[in-house]
Amino acid sequence: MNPEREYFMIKEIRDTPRALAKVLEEEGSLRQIAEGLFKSGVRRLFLTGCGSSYYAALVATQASAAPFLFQALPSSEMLFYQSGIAPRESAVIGISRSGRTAETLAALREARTRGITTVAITCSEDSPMRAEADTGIFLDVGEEKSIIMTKTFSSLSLASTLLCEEFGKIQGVAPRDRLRTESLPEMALQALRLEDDIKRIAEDVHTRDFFFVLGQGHTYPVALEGALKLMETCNIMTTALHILEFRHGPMAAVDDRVGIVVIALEDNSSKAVARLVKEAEQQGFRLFVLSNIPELEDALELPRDLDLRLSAPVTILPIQLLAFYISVNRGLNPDSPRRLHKFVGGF
Ligand code: F1P
Repeated sequence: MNPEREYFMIKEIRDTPRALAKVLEEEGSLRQIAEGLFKSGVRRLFLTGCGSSYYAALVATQASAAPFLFQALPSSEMLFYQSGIAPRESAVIGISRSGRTAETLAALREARTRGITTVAITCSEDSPMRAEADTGIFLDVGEEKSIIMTKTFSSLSLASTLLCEEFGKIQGVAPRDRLRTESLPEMALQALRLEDDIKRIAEDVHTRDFFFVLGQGHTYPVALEGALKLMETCNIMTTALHILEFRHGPMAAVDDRVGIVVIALEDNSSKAVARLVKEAEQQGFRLFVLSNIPELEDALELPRDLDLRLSAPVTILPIQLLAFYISVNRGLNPDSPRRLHKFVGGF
């Protein structure tokens, strides 16, 4: 093990602010895609992907908070259970770093055969998904050399959120206040400044056998993605839960081999979350809390004036860093986890 070696994963995490700025340059193109869909009669978007790309879809639908307009589904669910999706008035948005994942390609092909418009959002310029979809966008954020998705997860989340936002605006359902996109790369830089603290925490917790990652509302898809990072890079069994669900059974499973990560943003759940964290601490649980809720004064501090709808590409950064440093502390290679490949083909 050599923790000082520069792995691709850590470089790619640190490259996120630049990647987000690149995606923001595509706002106009995403608006055009949304307008084109609406003009052709589309009224509902189904967002689909696998693994981290599915969680990017969830980030976008959670941010948009309009379940009648947007739904996120894993590509396998989309493929095998899409018969209820109405052709012509629906579009299927395929999200994929590689544009080559078997289920996502198959779901888009099946949708097209049924007369449903398809859109590809990908980080690969020459992918079959982009060539086969009716329309789409290539996010030129630089090749990700690690098998693990980090800056591409954030980029795909942001692009999908912007697409939903534009589509929602056309339909008159987007919230009135505009997204505060201009401060996003700076917010990501702020979150990255937690790296040294997280490195120390990782040294402390790297021998844990199991993790809970708790999030809710805008941080729930982030909890799912964070749990995936810990499983992929650290080989640690991890489960993501809605924060208050932790009280309804799972806390019985906690002992000193278990690590608990909480990601909580200031919103209308803040008081309930702060109470849960304090109660858990009184029970003797040691929590790793990432938050900008003022009552949680011991938390690793997330940026204060974070736009909730754009928060996922920022709040995921400390968990990606945690997964990276736990992985190297366990003597693993985070760039190349056992059994994993950049994408999964055939089934
Ligand atoms: C999706 C994905 C990754 C996962 C693994 C296999 O790929 O499931 O999220 O980490 O490496 O592929 P893609 O469709 O976004 O290229």
